[in-house]
Amino acid sequence: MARLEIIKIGHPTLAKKSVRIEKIDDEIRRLARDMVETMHAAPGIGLSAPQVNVSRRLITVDLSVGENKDEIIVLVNPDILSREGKVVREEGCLSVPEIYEKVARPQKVVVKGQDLEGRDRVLEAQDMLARVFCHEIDHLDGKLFVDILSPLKRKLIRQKFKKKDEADES
Ligand code: K1U
Ligand code: ZN
Repeated sequence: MARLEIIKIGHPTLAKKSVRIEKIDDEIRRLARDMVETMHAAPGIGLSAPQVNVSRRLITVDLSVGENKDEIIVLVNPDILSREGKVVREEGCLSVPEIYEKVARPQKVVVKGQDLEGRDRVLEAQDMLARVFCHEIDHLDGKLFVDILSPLKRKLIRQKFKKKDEADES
């Protein structure tokens, strides 16, 4: 297993729509294992392949942050089938470090995808789990949580990271 680098806001891969996975092979299974290790080490409760600079539709989720193996969810080509309700709550993103903002998300979602053996999975998720699924699936569509904030907040956050990148380069 390997820990992968998590890319940050401003990197072009985070703004791209990721490509569907047509064949679940050993390369995809290894990527999933490495993403789980990377998510736990961060630490985080979710991770998407584009955050490790791989433009493929793969996500990992673990609300237990490594405490309970049974809670690890890996989904290939996840899609949201339905959304219900609305909850506003603070959320963060490993690609936008140290920024936490209130975001409205559905209270309940039904998500479909495949597991690493290619079996179809349909999952019902509520509250935090529903939030993390929405956040990770947004990543697959090239969308960060800052993109659903007000235009002013979005601009200020993007400017802050642009300045940081410029300072790191000099
Ligand atoms: O995709 C990511 O950037 C990971 C992100 C997932 C997420 C968090 C909160 C709401 C929606 C989606 C994170 O995991 S940020 C870190 C975090 O929230 C956390 C870390 C350790 C323990 C508990 C939470
Ligand atoms: Zn994120």
